[in-house]
Amino acid sequence: MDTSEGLYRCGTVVLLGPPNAGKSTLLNTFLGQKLAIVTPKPQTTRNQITGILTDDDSQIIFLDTPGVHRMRGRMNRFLLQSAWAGVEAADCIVIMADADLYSRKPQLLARELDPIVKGVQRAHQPVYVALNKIDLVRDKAALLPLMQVLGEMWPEAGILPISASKGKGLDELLATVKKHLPEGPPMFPEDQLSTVPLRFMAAETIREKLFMSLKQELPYSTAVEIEQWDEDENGLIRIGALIWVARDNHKAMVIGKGGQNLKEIGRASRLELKQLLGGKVHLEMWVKVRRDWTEDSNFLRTIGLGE
Ligand SMILES: Nc1nc2c(ncn2[C@@H]2O[C@H](COP(=O)(O)OP(=O)(O)OP(=O)(O)O)[C@@H](O)[C@H]2O)c(=O)[nH]1
Ligand SMILES: [Mg+2]
Repeated sequence: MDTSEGLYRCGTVVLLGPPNAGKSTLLNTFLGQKLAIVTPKPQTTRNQITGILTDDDSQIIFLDTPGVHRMRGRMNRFLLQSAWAGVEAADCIVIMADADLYSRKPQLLARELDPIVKGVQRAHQPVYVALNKIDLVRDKAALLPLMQVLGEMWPEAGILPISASKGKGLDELLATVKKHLPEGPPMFPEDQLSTVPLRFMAAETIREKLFMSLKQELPYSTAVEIEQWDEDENGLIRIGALIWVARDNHKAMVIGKGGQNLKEIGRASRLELKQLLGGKVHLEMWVKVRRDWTEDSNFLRTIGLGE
């Protein structure tokens, strides 16, 4: 703690933005650990995920949120609610935007960011735009028109070019957001990295492998629920997980020919769960059909996607 000035800051920074912008990647890079799952597919994150970054002069509680999009349906409504609830809880707002995507397809910029600009317009907190993935933008001059358009859309927002995966521009981003945190003591012990329960992280790990193994729109209508979690006297953790799909034919797609796909999901999940839980893991998975579950409020609630 910085006792020389007696000034310690503690507060919440929300990471908001369209799907696939790199919000979860940024959270993981800041924390030096994988707290949130990351995939190249949109709508990977479904819940608010905290990452607590503690150093000598501040404790920043980052809030990773589901991507803001225009899709309809019950589950989407919950995802959006959970993204906007993050804004209410924050002292500072960081909007993530994919600089590579928008430099190639400038017409998408306004379309994807408009709902977010409108959403934060009345927010009282300071807003920054983190133009992410600059490592993919070969001609850095291509960033200038983007910054110009953003500056017009959002005159009051500061713009910071970053690369979440390569760690570029992150010191500047940290220093900038820190200035906006209220003075106060840390809210969490310094060795606590998140408030997310291990069980949830285990389910997410499996969901990530599942997402990666599926094509097209299918990931969106799959979910993972941990049904069993026991630890025996030798420290072996037995996990039973249900993979939910929304249609009968999806079940066969998840399982794959001769069970190959599910086997591969299990192999990759086990490997990572061992690291996450620091011990031996026995993982069993079942694939179950619940027709159109993404529209079923009761079911959404039971798997943690509803209030
Ligand atoms: N090259 C490059 N890729 C990145 C960077 N940041 C994120 N990515 C990639 O972008 C994809 C999406 O990243 P996520 O962190 O899952 O994005 P998100 O904003 O959390 O997405 P949702 O949870 O779906 O809203 C992944 O394939 C990441 O590896 C970056 O700085 N550079
Ligand atoms: Mg995410």
